[in-house]
Amino acid sequence: MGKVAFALAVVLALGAAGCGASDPSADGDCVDLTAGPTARVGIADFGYAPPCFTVRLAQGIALTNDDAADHTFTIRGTGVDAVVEGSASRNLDPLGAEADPGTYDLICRYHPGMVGTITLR
Ligand SMILES: [Cu+2]
Repeated sequence: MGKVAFALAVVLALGAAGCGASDPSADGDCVDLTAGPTARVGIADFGYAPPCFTVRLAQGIALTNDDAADHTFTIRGTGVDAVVEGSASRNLDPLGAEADPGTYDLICRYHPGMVGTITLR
């Protein structure tokens, strides 16, 4: 096998491995927002942006809703349930008092199809 063919084979193999990770809850597909004192999370087009992310319990969360509709930032199984009004921003205090480390469903109580995944650590 020539060098070029070998390099191509490696690229194809890596590409195939990447496509195998289709589980949206897998770490590789989630965004690490743990840097800094505040994690910034957007809401747009009836979805969380990013849809899957990790924050620290000691961080505040700055929410910005670009939709005209109201949404909630609700972490299932915890006491975290914040309404974010349409076209508005809201800052949440660090979640340490309301949740334990783990991976949770992030849902909007108003829109059943609006779901994400949040990992707290
Ligand atoms: Cu919503």
